Amino acid sequence: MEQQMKEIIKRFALCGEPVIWGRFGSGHINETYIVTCDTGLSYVLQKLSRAAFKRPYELMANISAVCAFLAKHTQDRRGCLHLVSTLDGKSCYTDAEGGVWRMYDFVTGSICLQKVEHPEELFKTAYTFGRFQRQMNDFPVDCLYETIVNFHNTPDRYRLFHEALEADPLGRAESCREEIAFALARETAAGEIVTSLNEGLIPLRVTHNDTKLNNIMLDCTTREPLCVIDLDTVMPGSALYDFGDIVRFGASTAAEDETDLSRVSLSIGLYATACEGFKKGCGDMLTDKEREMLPVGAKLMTLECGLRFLTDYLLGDSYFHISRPQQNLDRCRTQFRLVKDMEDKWEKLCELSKLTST
Ligand code: GN1
Ligand code: MG
Repeated sequence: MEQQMKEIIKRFALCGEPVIWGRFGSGHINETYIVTCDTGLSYVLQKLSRAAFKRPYELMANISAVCAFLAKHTQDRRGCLHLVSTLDGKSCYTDAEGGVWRMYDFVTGSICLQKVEHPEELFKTAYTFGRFQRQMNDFPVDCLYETIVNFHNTPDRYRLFHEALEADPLGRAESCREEIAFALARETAAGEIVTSLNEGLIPLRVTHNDTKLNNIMLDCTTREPLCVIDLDTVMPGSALYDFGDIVRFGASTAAEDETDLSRVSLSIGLYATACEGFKKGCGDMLTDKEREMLPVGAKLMTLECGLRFLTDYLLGDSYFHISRPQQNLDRCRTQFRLVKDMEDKWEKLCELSKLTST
């Protein structure tokens, strides 16, 4: 393994000799490593998940284009990701087994957060994702491949859920009847964003689609946001997807896989903070309809994520990495608890979405 890793690392145009490397980060999809060279410079090496990304070269074409675009519009080198090319000038390396690897410069002096420690951090995170969307407003949507087809198409996620439920290959459905019923009870309302996009009520934009708190790098001393990371799912989408996922992860009072559900709720204060930060980052780009639908984004992204965890649990945890049995079921339960809490606080969420300043 060590020798194999060394072989892979040496395919990239590094500054110096790699001296130390190891697993890094907390993503659920790709394999991520940090590599440090004798020059003191560090790099982030990732093996793309083939379960998630069926067309890795299209994905890398997207990322190369997005990184180049952002670099042109960013003064600070730490303001966007920089790919490290392979020795033969490509954006990724394919190993003998067909595994696809890519590398970025490590953003110097940066950290990412797993949980909001101060509301100000959520404000800045939401602002930075909003700003990302504003920056990408001038990027030609047609130039992007759809790296995961129907990624945030919630009705299509239901279709896959029904398939999994019917197949129930491990006989797990019996142990999650309550969660299945919760999901089914909300199916008819799950198409609101997709329908609004199709009917032209809200615009199609270039969106990030995975706006977890830990997909923003902050300066480790000042805690100021530096850049957006995890560009694998930058695709045409809705602003509501990005806002919704910020709330799903950042405005929850507990971790995504918390097992004590009494600790899971939606913080109204953090919801308001996310709204303000996101709207400020987007500037005057959001339409009235998008603003009105922000709570729908929060609810549907959380419902969809819970449904995806449940589907993966039924299918034997082949998509989201787990570190303990039932982790995907636990993740599903926290998401559904959050959905329920959003439903209970719905009027307040609608009021806040309209009231907060821009
Ligand atoms: C995955 O890669 P990571 O862990 O940041 C997933 C997101 C989910 C998230 C749930 C490509 O994100 O869609 O919201 O887990 N990414 C992909 O934590 O499926
Ligand atoms: Mg991700």
